[in-house]
Amino acid sequence: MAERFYLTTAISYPNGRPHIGHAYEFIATDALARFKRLDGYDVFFLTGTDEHGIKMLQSAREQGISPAELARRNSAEFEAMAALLGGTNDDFIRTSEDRHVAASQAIWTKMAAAGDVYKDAYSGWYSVRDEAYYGEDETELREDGKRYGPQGSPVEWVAEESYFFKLSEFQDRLLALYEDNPDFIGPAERRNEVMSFVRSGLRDLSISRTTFDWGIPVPGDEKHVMYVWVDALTNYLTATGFPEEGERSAYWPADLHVIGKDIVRFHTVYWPAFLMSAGLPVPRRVYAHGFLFNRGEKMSKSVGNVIDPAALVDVYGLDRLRYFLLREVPFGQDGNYSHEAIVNRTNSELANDLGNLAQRSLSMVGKHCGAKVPTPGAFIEADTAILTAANDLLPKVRTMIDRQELHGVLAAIIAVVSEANRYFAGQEPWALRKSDPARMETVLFVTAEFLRRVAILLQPFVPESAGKLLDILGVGPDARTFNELTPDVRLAPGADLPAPQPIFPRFVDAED
Ligand code: ME8
Repeated sequence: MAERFYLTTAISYPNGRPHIGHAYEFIATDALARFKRLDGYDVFFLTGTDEHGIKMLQSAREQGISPAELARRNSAEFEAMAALLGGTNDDFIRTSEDRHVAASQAIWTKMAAAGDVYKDAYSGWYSVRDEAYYGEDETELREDGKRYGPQGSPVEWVAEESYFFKLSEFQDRLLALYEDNPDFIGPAERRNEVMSFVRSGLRDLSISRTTFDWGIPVPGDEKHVMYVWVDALTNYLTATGFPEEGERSAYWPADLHVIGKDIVRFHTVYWPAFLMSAGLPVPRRVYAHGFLFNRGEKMSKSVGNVIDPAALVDVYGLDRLRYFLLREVPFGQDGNYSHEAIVNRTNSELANDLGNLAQRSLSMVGKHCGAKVPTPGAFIEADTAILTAANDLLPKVRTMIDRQELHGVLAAIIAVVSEANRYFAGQEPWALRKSDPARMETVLFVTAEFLRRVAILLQPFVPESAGKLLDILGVGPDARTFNELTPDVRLAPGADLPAPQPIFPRFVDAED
């Protein structure tokens, strides 16, 4: 039976419409999910919306609607974004769903039964934008007389009765988790930050509120609603059917949570501590990507300057956007995007390197090989070298995928495509047409077979264009997994090919 692989995005706050940061995280996770599926895994890919908390309540008040209505409207936008981005998520969870209320109350009950929950009075600093409690030492008083948290968002003083989680008692178990599982947190700088945060000592965590009711009621004490992060993190369990045993239970523990760098503490400190308390296995890996900036300008719903992902798809097309986002910015680091960067990157690599190679070779196949897969003669060293370079890609990129080095995967593939362009130019098949037509067929066969291998590998990243390239290579829908990349699988000489069509056209500015 296929090995399972469960991966998730963070669930977004639907207090506004989706922005490019959400699209970025979703596209990256979708590419990982597609890669794993093609590589033979039984994948479960989850995304969704995080609908409770004060941030949602405040946004709803500002708009004069109920938080449930705000969540419903914007959650639909997030679901539409997932579809627009070619998302292959297997489920879309909303934390206002009944199944999630049941799961959150079940994990709470388990933590309470373990003796890790107690009632006390809370007073301290809270950031609504981050939905986070901060110690006074993590905040700063600025010249405007207001206090701000470590991520630059304003904090307010909160004092009320609250349930607490005994986080302070999990310090040793958490440090042991990080030490015994060096891959639990990636990239390395995030792991180091978390370890020094936990080493410096943990305070118990306030996990309920009484001053509003937009949340999941605490079992047995309905005056309290759960702190939004207790319920939010539990979404990953909810989708596996928790607390019931069912078909999806076997996906837990999750193999990978893909999140942004601003929410690492919640996923690598609070979440494993909640799970340990509840006696449940912890996820295998949490990977934090960086932030995307519009030419250095931070975008978020709370700050404004939001760029609509749908508009970007409209202008550039989905595959250009997917390719650019995953190729341009090393995953894990912050990065910029701009119109020029998108156009330059996709024109030079997709249109010039890959598109031209496909266009030039396959139009020759169409004209001079009777629109059939060419019949090769004996290979010379250059032929074997370029096919070997393509064969060597899978083991190489597989390792990078397991470290979420998406940019590295695309860099490795495009480097081999450049090599193939040099091969094609060096062999001059257009000159061979008269001087040595048999050799021309060999060069065209090698190039077509090379393109088949590269197109199969590119499917997770540019699904539509890679699919089209496979169509014109005559590769059927059931011959597109990584099983078809073993050295013995090849295009069948003499097989009929459909008419070639351009796969990666250049992007031309409307005003040009
Ligand atoms: O944090 N660039 O929701 P959210 C890259 N509900 N990534 C970005 C980004 C940007 N400019 N802006 C946001 C939440 N993100 C919680 C998560 S999970 C149990 C609960 C990322 O809507 C951000 O880092 O503020 C996070 O991973 C995701 O988008 C959702 O952010």
